[in-house]
Amino acid sequence: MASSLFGDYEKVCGRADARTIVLVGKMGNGKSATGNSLIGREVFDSMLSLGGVTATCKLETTVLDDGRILNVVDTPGLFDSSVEPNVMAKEIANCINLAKDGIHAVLLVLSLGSRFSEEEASAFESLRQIFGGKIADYMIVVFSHGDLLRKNLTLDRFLASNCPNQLTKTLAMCGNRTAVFNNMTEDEVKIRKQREELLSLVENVVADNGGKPYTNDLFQQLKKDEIDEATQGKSSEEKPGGEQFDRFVEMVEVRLKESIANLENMLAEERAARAAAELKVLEAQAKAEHEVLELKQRLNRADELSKELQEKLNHKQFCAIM
Ligand SMILES: Nc1nc2c(ncn2[C@@H]2O[C@H](COP(=O)(O)OP(=O)(O)O)[C@@H](O)[C@H]2O)c(=O)[nH]1
Ligand SMILES: [Mg+2]
Repeated sequence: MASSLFGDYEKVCGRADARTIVLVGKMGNGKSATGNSLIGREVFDSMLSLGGVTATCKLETTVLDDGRILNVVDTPGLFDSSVEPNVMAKEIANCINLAKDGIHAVLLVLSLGSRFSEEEASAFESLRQIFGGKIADYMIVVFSHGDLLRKNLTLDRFLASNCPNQLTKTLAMCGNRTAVFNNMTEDEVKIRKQREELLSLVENVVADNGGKPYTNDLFQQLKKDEIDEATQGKSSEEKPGGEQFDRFVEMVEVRLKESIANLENMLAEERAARAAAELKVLEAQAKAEHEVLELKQRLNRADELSKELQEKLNHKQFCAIM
């Protein structure tokens, strides 16, 4: 393997039984806190103060009880609409760089304390567009703020009354793989149980994907750049921040802009389809109203005719008697 600035990283990540998971989701949903629960130490800045918010992707590693290595990549709100595309592209590139041997599972962190928004649905769509639809096969939805679930209130029951359509769709796309995390508990048994449950879901994801971590052409490009640099005898310490890495960021930015344009088109198409459907309903309503009116008029006319007829009949009978 090429020499790398992530020498230590390769020592741990190159192992076949090492697992790399990436936390994504809107800022404030509890990614860093969940990352800390998984690592078992306060390694990621959870939002204690504004200055403590994760501004850039960060990799932390731990050795699990059974000796396996767990790599956790925490990200800022990668697809938050408030983030400029160039900043977003840089972070996505950083994230790929940290998980360059592939991602075993992506944890989409949502909060049980806040409603799933349109923005989150769009962010999920952006993620699928950048990484490809296959990424959904690697996704697990983790609900933080598990402390909001009291006795008798299971996640299923909670979702039965708090699951907007968009969330139902997102969960289905993620194979309905869900986990709940209470990042505030100090109960060691609970901490261990929720971690083990999640790691067993990760193992299911790994098995369902034939043991192969997720990568795509972007990951391959990054590896190729690294090999090119090594064969040219350049120090890979130039990256990130080096020219080659900047080019990689540009490539991600192009992909990102394409995905934003696609998303806008999709939304515009959806809006146009909705408007056309509404127009059809209005037209059908107007037609139905018109038909009812016509029917009423015909009925009135028939009523009048029958009255006239009756009157004529009565008149004839009267004349006959006379
Ligand atoms: N009560 C409770 N608060 C949580 C939980 N997880 C995260 N938080 C809080 O939610 C806020 C945002 O968490 P943070 O990890 O910084 O979110 P991030 O921006 O997605 O990384 C912080 O104030 C956390 O302390 C949880 O499970 N329960
Ligand atoms: Mg954070």
